[in-house]
Amino acid sequence: MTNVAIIGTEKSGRTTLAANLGKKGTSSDITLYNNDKEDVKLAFVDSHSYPKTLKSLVTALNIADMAILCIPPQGLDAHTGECIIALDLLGYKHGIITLTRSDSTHMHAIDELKAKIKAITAGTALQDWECISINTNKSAKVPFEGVEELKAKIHAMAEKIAAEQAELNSLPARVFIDHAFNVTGKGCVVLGVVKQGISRDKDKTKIYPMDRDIEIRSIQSHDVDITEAPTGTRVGMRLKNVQAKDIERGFIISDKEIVSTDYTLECTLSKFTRKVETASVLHLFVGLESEPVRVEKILVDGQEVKEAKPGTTCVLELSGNKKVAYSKEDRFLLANLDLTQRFAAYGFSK
Ligand SMILES: Nc1nc2c(ncn2[C@@H]2O[C@H](COP(=O)(O)OP(=O)(O)OP(=O)(O)O)[C@@H](O)[C@H]2O)c(=O)[nH]1
Ligand SMILES: [Mg+2]
Repeated sequence: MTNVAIIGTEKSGRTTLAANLGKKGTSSDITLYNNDKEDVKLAFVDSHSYPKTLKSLVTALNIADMAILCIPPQGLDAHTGECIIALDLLGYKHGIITLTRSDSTHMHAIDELKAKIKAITAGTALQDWECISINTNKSAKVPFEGVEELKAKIHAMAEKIAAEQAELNSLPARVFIDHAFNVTGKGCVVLGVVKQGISRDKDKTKIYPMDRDIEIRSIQSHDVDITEAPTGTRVGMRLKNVQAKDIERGFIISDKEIVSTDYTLECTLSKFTRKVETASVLHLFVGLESEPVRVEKILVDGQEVKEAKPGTTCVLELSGNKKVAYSKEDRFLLANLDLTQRFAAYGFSK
């Protein structure tokens, strides 16, 4: 099963495209659209609250294994740039760029836009992503131009992703929770995605950062009961020994996670940010969690410094207020919400 994030600037055609590719499901600051009609089951995540919130964008990307970046004919605005920077800082492997609303532009302009995209994505994680022109307008001269081609490309990519996911099945199970609620007569239900390993019905495991013993009562995928959920599966789970009101987005079902309020991260700053200074406040993202943190200390080559410059590497010591669960291999993103281009850095726990 492949989860696909649909991202882009305002009015880039994200929601129309998502609605075209799947059936609307859960909605909060992201909306899920499911397609279980074909062999390869797909879930599309519309990051509809972006650009207002970065959380919507980062959540969609961290739920998904593949991204569709929608770029409208108006082209490369600040938010399109910010999305490209987010994908690059995440080292996002799989994705497709769609030039949306092709019926409201012309070939010459599309070619020009493609050339510009090629130039600005050179050297980033997106440099080899295919760029296809589409529309989702049934009254267009060429209605739904490119949509079948896009679906074929998604399926081809989903096969590659399935092979990668299969390799992760031997790892300990980790489920990232994105929604939690109470269902009368059923108790605590969470929605999320199996990020690695195989999660099984009746597993006795834990929920983090609570560090509490729980049991998985039952698992559903696409509304069908299943006994085991391999890596990549979008699941609904009933949990025993925990209440929905105590669960937040980003909680992890797993046997073991690191839990902390403070972090020491080996960071690489984006070239497209300002300097990072001690005592400043950044926004931290890891998995599906996010929270503000204060920069306590900056180390460059082991020496304490007052600031770190764009495009450089450093160690950041950060302090936050709430407990966050993560693992050593999880990639952190840091953002400065006061800037126009908000993403500042990525890093890994030292
Ligand atoms: N002509 C044409 N209009 C489109 C196409 N796709 C979307 N639109 C229109 O463009 C507008 C924006 O599309 P949405 O799908 O809402 O785009 P979005 O990125 O979700 O927009 P926001 O969430 O509001 O930022 C809507 O009025 C759509 O009807 C297309 O392929 N062709
Ligand atoms: Mg929308």
